[in-house]
Amino acid sequence: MSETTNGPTKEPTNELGVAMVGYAFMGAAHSQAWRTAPAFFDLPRRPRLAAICGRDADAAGAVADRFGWESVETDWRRLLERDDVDVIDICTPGDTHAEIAIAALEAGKHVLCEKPLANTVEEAEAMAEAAAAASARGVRAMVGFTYRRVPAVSLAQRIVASGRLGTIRHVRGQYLQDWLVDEDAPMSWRLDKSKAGSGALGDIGAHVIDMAQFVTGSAITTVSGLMETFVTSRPVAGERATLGGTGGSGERADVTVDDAAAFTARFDDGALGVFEATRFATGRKNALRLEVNGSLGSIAFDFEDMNVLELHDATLPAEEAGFRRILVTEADHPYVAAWWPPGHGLGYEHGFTHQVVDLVHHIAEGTDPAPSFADGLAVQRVLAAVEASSDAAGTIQKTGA
Ligand code: SOE
Repeated sequence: MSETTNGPTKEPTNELGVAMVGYAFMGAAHSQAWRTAPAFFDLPRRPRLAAICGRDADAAGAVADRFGWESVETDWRRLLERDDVDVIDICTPGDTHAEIAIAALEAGKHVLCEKPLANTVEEAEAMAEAAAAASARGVRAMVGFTYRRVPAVSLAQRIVASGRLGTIRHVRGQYLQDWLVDEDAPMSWRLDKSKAGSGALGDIGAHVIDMAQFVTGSAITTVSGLMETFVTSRPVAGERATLGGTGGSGERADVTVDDAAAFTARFDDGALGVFEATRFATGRKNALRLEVNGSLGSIAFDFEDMNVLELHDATLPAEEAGFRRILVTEADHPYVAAWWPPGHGLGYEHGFTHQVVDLVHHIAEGTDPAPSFADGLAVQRVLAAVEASSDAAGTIQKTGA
């Protein structure tokens, strides 16, 4: 059923027509989520993979064949005209998020947009405004901070919200990868500011900022940080220079984003934060870590051991003190009941499936999903404040929270 500003345009069906813009790494993660969600979860509407959109029709067609997308479009604007499309799933680089999301919302299409929400605060503000207006018309918008939906992270949020940790004093967040340590790793859109908006800070720092604000329920109000670009030029993709510079054409392009960011933060509840985001943490592959220290205890999470949450209960007798490993695979844990028996564990892709499950429920129930575009804007403000601080040699910057 397609909603337009004038309401349903055809007899309502249980199907939810989905169109995805983009088809690379995130396209694959989202495709598996749309296919898998109805198989493991009882959904009020059944997603139908109506269309995949990409400028390269052959490449998009190959992904359509692999994942079962029914049709291929090469212009995303066509998707907004189709009555069989109810949801636009944006899996493109950040420089296209605002234009596509705002047009889709105004056309009455629900929107799921990859993170970070946008490349600038101004774009994110316009998107959040469009989402608020669309919500009044029953059109929903969600931003893709999928790590909130890792069961151990959802459990961490529940534990903090219950008051079990007492007054929160410290939030310690890291997102450590090492895929750019090789100085001859080729150029990509993620290293081009005009496409990505920023480097490690926006790509992976956005995740740890959202996770910290989600788990603690508090907002970052001021930051002081530094950013660095360690390798300032790289071989043009496909022209990888061999050691010593021979082989390939040797053509190189400038890296115009940060390779790493480090910043301190103050939260609105008075807690202090220390954060890192880097693609140069040699040996760390996808180490998204969060530790929260409170007056009554602590939690600690590391995505590289993603089915475990560590909990320290400071109210226990001293001889029992220490971090306890909770294996977050019980049916009572968030999302787990739909999957496997205790101990069988989940993976990276499950957060994407849980994201789809929650979005479909919100669309059917007529409620706004989280993280909202307003949540995405809040992260964008922190990203911008860290950049401003780094540009000003680490001076303290307000985020606007
Ligand atoms: C970066 O390498 C990246 O692919 C991010 O863009 C994703 O958001 C994250 O889930 C995994 O790492």
